[in-house]
Amino acid sequence: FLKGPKTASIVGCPFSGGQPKVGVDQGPIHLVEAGLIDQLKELGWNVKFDGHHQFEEINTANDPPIGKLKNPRYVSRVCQSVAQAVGEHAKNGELPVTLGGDHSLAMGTISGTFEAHPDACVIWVDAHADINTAETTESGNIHGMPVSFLLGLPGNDHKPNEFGWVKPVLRTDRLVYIGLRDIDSGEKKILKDNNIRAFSMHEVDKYGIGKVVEMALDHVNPNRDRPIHLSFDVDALDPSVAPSTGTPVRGGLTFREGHYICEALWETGLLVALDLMEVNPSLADDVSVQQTVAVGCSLVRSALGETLL
Ligand code: EXY
Ligand code: MN
Ligand code: MN
Ligand code: MN
Repeated sequence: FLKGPKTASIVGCPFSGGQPKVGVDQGPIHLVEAGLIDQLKELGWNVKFDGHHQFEEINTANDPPIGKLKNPRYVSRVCQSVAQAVGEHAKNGELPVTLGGDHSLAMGTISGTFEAHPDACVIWVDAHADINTAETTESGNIHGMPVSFLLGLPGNDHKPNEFGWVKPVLRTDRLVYIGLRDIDSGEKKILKDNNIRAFSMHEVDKYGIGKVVEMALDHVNPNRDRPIHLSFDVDALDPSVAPSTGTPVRGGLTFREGHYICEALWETGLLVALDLMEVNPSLADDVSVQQTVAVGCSLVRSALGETLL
């Protein structure tokens, strides 16, 4: 895949079960309505979009917490079906672009990517590490946990059986974070104990985004020969840039820093899957929503080859 596949498949996931705020399920609908598909076609992509994914409705009354985990059956089943959709597109040689929806979905997208690309690495761009285990989570919100499930971290022995389909496909040295600034104390310990490489906003300030992306790639992809899955949580951006999201944290990436990451990963020619998560159009005024949706579309375009010149 020298310059990446030529077909992008849009996997729209109107799903919010991994966290408590309504509205994030409308994210993919707004992104598509804003014209994302035509924008990608204009970049030369053949775009497959067969409508937003339909998920089996689970009455939350029939889905009581297991341990601390909220909506466990619902999240598990949705993510499993997303894994299947993404896996099929990827095995077809297409580049799946998954639009969330909350970030628990990455349990599905990354599982799907690894079905087609077992030697892939993951670049996780986020204000949060999303690496709580079933033991360390304080909120019980599964969008704060997908990475620990994918790594198969200890502490997930308490992970409900429902999640048995999530295989520990991800190695700690094939994962790198950019943009972190709001990490629970349990998560800090996990990152340290497992030697997981993370570039927080401190490192972005210190080295600049160009150097940070280079160091991140040197860590997970030293020979620049491994397929890359980019999981981009829009809350990695500063709230002044992307205000409509469920867990905004000040001090985030600028508009350009966010786009630079996408551009630089596109330039590697190794990008095989992209997630754009946590756009929540119900959490702000109309102007802020429009701004966030527009930024979301432009991040996707940058990752799929839009250049400034
Ligand atoms: N660490 C907190 C938790 O586990 O609840 C907050 C997680 C927010 C996750 C957002 C999606 O990135
Ligand atoms: Mn599909
Ligand atoms: Mn996240
Ligand atoms: Mn986040």
